[in-house]
Amino acid sequence: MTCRRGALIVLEGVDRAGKTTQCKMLVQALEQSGHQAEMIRFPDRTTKIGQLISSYLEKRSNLEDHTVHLLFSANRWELVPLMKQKLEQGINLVVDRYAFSGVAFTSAKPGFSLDWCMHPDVGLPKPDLVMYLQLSLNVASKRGEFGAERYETSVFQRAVQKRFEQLKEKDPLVNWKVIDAARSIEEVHREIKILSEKAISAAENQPIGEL
Ligand code: DGP
Ligand code: NA
Ligand code: NA
Repeated sequence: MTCRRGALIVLEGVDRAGKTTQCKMLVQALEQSGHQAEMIRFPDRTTKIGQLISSYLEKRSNLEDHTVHLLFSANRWELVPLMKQKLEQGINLVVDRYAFSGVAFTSAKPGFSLDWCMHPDVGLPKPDLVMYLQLSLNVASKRGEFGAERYETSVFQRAVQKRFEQLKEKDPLVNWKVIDAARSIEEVHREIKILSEKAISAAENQPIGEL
């Protein structure tokens, strides 16, 4: 029996870019057009490691910066067996943040190079498509106040955005598409759906890659 594998589709971007909304809409749309699709979000706060991360983000605990970086990466690695299993079953995975958030958020802190930050995620399943929802921080701030979690300040988000911009130049082997997230939810959704359908067809005959 041959079963075409699912595609690994990742949405990235700064806070307020609409990733979570778009992930949910994409899963629905893919299902409606006859694909199997499931959403995953990182950090996955439900695991033991995820609870440490959640407590750190909510400022209920402090963790050393390298340590927390490795925990975020470990939180992705712990889901790899399940992700691979689903992809091999033909389920398309729509992922809200992945290793690129890992690199962008830690390397926005002083003293962290992109290279150091990328290391722990080397070998993770490689996305068939990364859509970077690009949004200026002026527009992002009009979408409402930042929350109270760690990292949710305009100064830090600006640094994160710079790192995302550097990151998309860094790895030419990643299928990276920039999406203008300042448009309406429906317009953004339409573009994301078209790109995803293409990635799903292209992934069918390819083995799952590695970052
Ligand atoms: P979210 O649940 O999508 O709002 O993500 C929680 C916060 O954690 C958000 O500010 C982005 C940040 N984040 C996501 N992934 C990583 C990561 O791998 N490393 C670091 N340092 N921060 C991350
Ligand atoms: Na957040
Ligand atoms: Na989100």
